[in-house]
Amino acid sequence: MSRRIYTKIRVKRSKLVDGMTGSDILRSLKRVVTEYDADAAEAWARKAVEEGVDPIRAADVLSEAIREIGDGFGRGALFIPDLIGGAEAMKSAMRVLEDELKRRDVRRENLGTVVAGTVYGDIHDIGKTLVCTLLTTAGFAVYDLGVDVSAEAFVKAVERYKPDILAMSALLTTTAPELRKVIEALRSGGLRDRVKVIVGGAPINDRFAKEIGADGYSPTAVGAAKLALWLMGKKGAI
Ligand code: B12
Repeated sequence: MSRRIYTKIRVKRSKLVDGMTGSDILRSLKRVVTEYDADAAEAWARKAVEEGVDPIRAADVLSEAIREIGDGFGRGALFIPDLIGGAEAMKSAMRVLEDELKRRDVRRENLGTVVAGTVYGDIHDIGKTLVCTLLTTAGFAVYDLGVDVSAEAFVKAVERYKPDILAMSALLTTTAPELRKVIEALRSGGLRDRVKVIVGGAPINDRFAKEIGADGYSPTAVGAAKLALWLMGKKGAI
């Protein structure tokens, strides 16, 4: 069943057409992600960059596409290969957009240091990587620890890099409690007061962030960068 849906929506790669508007390009970018076409997604992302489309807007459109796939999975209409196909397409487009964001915006001034990662048991990395890119472009030095990062590894990284901010991502309701575990581990290691902790990911909300003792939460990567700037007492444009 899953294979049937998967192959059915894997349609022919779309052609890039001259004279398209930014909205046409974004529509095509979204469509090819929902068709799991990684090559076309990369090509449309390049086209978007060439035509001067805002890379953050393009990233939002990609997020809409992957969210639709996630919703289909949640309803039982789509399956793991669909999540993987969508994620691969999204990642190949994101690489182009992230390069463009870095090229456009890197600030020379170092506003502070951030350690970031996705919590233990969780391998979702698309949102976390986007957060890292936007923090970099906002002017932070970012140490990205990757995915499936244990509480011990977060604590060690805080000891080693002495960051101003620890940014953690959790995408599963089963891994969200890891965020609390890391904050508690920082507390028992006497490190909690030395670092601001920000959290995010699909199952996280403001209330949960407050409850576990985080310093901030945002539902978006742009919001994460704004939050980090605010925590550092900087206004900064993003
Ligand atoms: C792609 C995807 C996958 C891919 C991940 C590929 C990769 N390299 O990341 C794969 C196929 C591997 C996968 C696996 C699984 N997945 Co999955 N996945 C998704 C999906 C469709 C999209 C996630 C994504 O990339 N979104 C796009 C990015 C840009 O958004 P984001 O991550 O939310 O990040 C944004 C914000 O949250 C925020 N943010 C993120 N991090 C941070 C950090 C900070 C500090 C701040 C401030 C903000 C912030 O900024 C980002 C940009 O705006 C979601 C659906 C969804 N609605 O989230 C399901 C989803 C998260 N997955 C789900 C599930 C169940 C699984 C599996 C358990 C499936 C299985 N049975 O094996 C496994 C778990 C594997 C594991 N141990 O981690 C469920 C979780 C349900 C739940 N309530 O727990 C979801 C919600 C799908 C669903 N509707 O059921 N998945």
